[in-house]
Amino acid sequence: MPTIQEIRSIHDLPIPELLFRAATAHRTHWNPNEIQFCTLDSIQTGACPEDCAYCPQSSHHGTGLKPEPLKEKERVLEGARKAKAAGSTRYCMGASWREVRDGEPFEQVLDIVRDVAAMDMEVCVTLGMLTEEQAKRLKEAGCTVYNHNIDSSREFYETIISTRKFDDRLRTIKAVRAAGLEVCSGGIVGMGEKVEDRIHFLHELTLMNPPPESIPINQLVSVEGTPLEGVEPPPPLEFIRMIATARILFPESRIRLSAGRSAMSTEMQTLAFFAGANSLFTGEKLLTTPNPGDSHDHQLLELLGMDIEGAKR
Ligand code: SAM
Ligand code: DTB
Ligand code: SF4
Repeated sequence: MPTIQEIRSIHDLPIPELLFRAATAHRTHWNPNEIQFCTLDSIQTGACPEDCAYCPQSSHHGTGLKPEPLKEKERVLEGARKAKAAGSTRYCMGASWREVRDGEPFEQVLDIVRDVAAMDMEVCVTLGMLTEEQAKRLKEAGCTVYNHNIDSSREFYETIISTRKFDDRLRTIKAVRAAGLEVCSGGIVGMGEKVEDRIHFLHELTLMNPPPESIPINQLVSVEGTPLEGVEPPPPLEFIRMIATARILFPESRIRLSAGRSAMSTEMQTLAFFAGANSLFTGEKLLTTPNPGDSHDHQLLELLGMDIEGAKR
């Protein structure tokens, strides 16, 4: 396991050396010219009891977001069909729940999972905290992956969320792993954290054995009405350093260029791909905020001469 100092020294390498090492690690396990397309669907939106400072869905912030109940299955399946037609191979469904509770809504989610899995797409869900038993039920329903981000360093985490602990996050991730689901866990850059927090965040991920199969690196989408309203994004190369360091530390994991792409230039996204990002979220919307959209992403890959992973030419 690398130490915190070792991670810091990778992160701080001169950019040409850092990018070369990251691109080299990328090539040992992946085709560097392909990107996995994933699509998000917020199947239940807003009115969340947690107080995550970055999140537009928290009921603690006045973001004006209209809460929406659990979506009807047919509407979700329609979204999944559209996503598949646009090249997505993974459908990621999110709910603004603090935790999974046994009962009717969870049964409905299991039913949705079964039908999306039957469409021959990888299914990922993110529903907040859950137990190993509940994770097993998701797996039996055909779910492949569970997303649960650690978001930042332990220290910084506890300044941005008061309604749960960093250890609660780790406990859920353990339950997901024990149930035999793949783990998707990453974080957010640009919440006002120090570089040191970013290093501690990556270090926490290295302590997971095995490490997450996918690691989303989000740039904060600063939303009006949240406590992080108006927080400016860090310099682009700081974000690229995070992608490259994650790629070097986790050569076999998917590194997902996640939220925040609407605020990134084409050149920045290109550099992220070169630094080892090999997955992204497509579609007009993330969960509640805008995303570049399918036609933008098809044009982007066309421009770069790259392919969608798993798409037939
Ligand atoms: N409620 C569940 C939970 O918190 O685990 C699942 C949904 S939650 C919206 C999923 C993840 O989205 C968060 O862990 C966070 O990393 C990311 N996220 C939320 N709001 C964001 C924002 N404004 N900018 C970037 N990422 C954000
Ligand atoms: C992740 O790391 N990013 C996605 C997904 N996992 C669930 C969510 C991003 C949300 C951005 C803010 C919004 O659209 O509400
Ligand atoms: Fe709720 Fe998840 Fe948003 Fe936190 S990140 S407020 S738990 S939806």
